[in-house]
Amino acid sequence: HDQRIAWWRAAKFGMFIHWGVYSKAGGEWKGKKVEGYAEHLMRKEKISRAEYLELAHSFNPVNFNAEEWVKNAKAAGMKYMIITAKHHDGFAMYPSTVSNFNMKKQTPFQRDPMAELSAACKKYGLKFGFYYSHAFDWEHPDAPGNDWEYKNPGGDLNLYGGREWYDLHPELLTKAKSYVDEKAIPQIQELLKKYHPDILWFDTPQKLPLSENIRILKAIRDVDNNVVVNGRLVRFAASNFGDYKNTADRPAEFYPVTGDWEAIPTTNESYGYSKFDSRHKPVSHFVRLIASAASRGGNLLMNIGPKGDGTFDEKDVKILRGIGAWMDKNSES
Ligand code: JFZ
Repeated sequence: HDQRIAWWRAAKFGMFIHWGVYSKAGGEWKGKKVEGYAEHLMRKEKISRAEYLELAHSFNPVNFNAEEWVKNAKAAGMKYMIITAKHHDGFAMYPSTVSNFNMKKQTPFQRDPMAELSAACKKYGLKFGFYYSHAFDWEHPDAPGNDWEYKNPGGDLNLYGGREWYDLHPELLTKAKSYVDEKAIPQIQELLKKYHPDILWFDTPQKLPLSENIRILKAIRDVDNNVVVNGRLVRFAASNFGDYKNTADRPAEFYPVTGDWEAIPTTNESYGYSKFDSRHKPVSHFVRLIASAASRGGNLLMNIGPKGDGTFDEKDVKILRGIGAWMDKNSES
């Protein structure tokens, strides 16, 4: 553990990127503003798999430039990059052989942005890895979370008793298990074998039973003993199954005092791009977070939400430049 996490401890500051089909909608659906996290579009608007695919068919980020993204991160002093290979919508942002709900099969954009980013990170000396939504998967008929089209547990409607559905309804476990076996584990292993990421970042573990999360961790270690795994793979942060702890989402004010930890503030209030959200914090806010995280032995993984055309939001670029200027000024001596 100490050996595989050494680079991460030294890195201190990284870029988190939420980018997917939802970025194309940018927080708007059928002329209406979508409240909350823009990347939750499919769930918020109860969009069917078929209709979501129509949006995917129009997702064509022709201005995507991996080297530019990585250069922006590097200039801000970031040492690692983590991007959504698959968020809760279940859409793979790379050519997956496991599921055809993916970038190559469903969009006119015939490139592999994950491969391009991985290569660019290598070129500029950044560590690279993936966010993978192992629990929530709204397109898969057996996965937790989609209660509008499939009536699966784990979503908003609390059809099966909310968080504890797997204790109250053990009969539903068979479904969750088949999703984990058919999609989550094969895609995670595919990502490991195809891209050799330095880190895997998981989320919302409470949507799966502990036993499934541990099965996923075993499947990861079967393939790769060196990849760093974040704390949100497994429910109960205190159990420490991952390599480090994550704090709650946006406020980075409450830090764990011991061990390895990471906070994940986003520049505005949404993780995925929303054209309506201009609640971006000033550069000074992030400078304070970077300094305070570093002084308390933690990492800061700052999130940005690129647009559907493949470019960064100008407001994010300004923040990145401002942080870079502060970094330059304070590393002169
Ligand atoms: C999750 C996702 O649902 C969200 O879209 C985004 O990816 C974010 C990074 O993670 O949302 C969460 C997860 C955990 C908490 C809050 C929102 N939490 O622990 O407070």
